[in-house]
Amino acid sequence: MKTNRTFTMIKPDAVANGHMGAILDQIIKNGFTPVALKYTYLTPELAGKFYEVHKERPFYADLVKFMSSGPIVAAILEKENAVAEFRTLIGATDPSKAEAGTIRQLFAKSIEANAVHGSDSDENAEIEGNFFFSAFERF
Ligand code: RTP
Ligand code: MG
Repeated sequence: MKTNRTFTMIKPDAVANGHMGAILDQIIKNGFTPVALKYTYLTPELAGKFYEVHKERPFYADLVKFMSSGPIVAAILEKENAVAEFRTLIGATDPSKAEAGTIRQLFAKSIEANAVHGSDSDENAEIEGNFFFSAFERF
C-alpha cells in the first residue's frame, strides 16, 4: 500500500474539553506523521463552506454552529493507506456505536460533538488539506 495523506480536525468539543494533547498523542502513536499542523478556528462562513456537501442534511445548520463555536486543530497526516486507517482509528460517527479504544469512543460526547474529523477519500483529503494549508505550511 502506498504512503499517502489524510486531513483531520480536532473539533471544538475536544479542544474545549482539554483532549487536544491526548488526541494528538493517539494519532502519532498510531503511526500517523503530521506534515502540517495548526491551531485555528472556523467562522460560520468557513464552516459552512467546509461542510457544504451536507448542506441539504437536517443537521447542517447545527453542525456549522458547532464547528464555529471555538478553536480547532487542523492537520494533514501521512501514513500508508492514510484515509481508511484514520477512519478506523477514529471510529463510527456516533460515539455510542464506535469501537472500544477508538478516538471517538474515548473522547466524543455525541453524534455531533464527536471530537474529530477524518477525510472520507483521497480526493477529499487533498481538497480539505488545501482548504487550510498553503504549500509552504506543509512539509
Ligand atoms: P466527519 O466528516 O466530521 O469526519 O464525520 P463522518 O464522516 O463520520 O460523518 P458525516 O456523515 O460526514 O457527518 C459530518 C459531521 O456532521 C455531524 N453530524 N451530526 N446530528 C446528526 O445526526 C449528525 N450526523 C452527523 C457530525 O459532527 C459528523 O462528524
Ligand atoms: Mg464525513
